[in-house]
Amino acid sequence: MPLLERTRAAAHAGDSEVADFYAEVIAGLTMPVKTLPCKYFYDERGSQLFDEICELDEYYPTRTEAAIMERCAAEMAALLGPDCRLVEYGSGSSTKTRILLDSAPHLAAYVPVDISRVHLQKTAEGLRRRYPRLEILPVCADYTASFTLPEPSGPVSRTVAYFPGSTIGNFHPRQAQFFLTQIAQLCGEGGGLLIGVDLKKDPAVLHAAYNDAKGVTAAFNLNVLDRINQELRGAFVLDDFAHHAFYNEELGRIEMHLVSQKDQTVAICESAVTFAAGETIHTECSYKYSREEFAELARSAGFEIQNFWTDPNELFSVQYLTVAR
Ligand code: AVJ
Repeated sequence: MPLLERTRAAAHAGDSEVADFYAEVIAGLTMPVKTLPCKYFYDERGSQLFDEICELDEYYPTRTEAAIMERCAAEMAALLGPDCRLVEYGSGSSTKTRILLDSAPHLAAYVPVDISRVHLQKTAEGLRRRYPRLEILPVCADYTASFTLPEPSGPVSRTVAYFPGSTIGNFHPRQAQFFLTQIAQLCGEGGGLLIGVDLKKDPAVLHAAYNDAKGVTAAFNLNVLDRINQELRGAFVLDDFAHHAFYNEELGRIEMHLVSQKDQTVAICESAVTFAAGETIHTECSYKYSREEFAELARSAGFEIQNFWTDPNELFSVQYLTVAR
């Protein structure tokens, strides 16, 4: 069966993942400035490459955030208080969560929310083994859409969202504002948000973090083309595209692109996309915030900043926001 029919059939069967992927790829690559949504980086290979990125000398965010969590987890857990329903957005591999959970024995429940059912089941199983007394209520959902919060068996004092990893940096500021507003609504009065936010810093440090010497970030970026080849019968030649990442000072963001190395037309399923030499596909934005900029964003979404933790070099921050009343 041709892919398009197969994807339509799949969509009918309720499994619209391939159909969505195809639609978003074609939509992105037919825009005047070609783009691909960065969420598609994370297939199995992409997630593996991202884990490798997190270990790189140049990539400071992961280890810096983990160090902040290690140092301040007890203080954070005290702010959550007893009978808190902790909702993690995009629970992936729950390394940083464990640091928090180790210090927070009195939660009403831990609610990991993830779009990947496989990831979610694995995370839940691992955590149930490690925290046998903790109620774990996984929700399989796209956390940027609305979803229903599960009710723990016991009383709930407040709902706190946890959004680590500076994933908020992948949202354009107006999307970030909308997304944070949704979180504030979900958590409601008395609720809060514990969030990892990457900070503005020396552009040379940023540049190195997204242009590592081993080329892992380049492989991670290019992998999205390979995914299109595999899942959508694309015909990208990876050698004909180059990784390009730079800090856009004016917009306060790292941009990742894939630059076409020649004039070429690439088939994707029943479609074809034409590239001029030097034309780019914009694959990711990673916004960096000053402390003041993020406080302003949080306020505009109905939050107040309660706590701000950072590392000695002020590379990264973890912040606790409460819903303004
Ligand atoms: C997962 C969004 C935090 O923006 O630094 C790493 C993804 N991209 N290297 C980031 C990423 C290139 C990462 N986040």
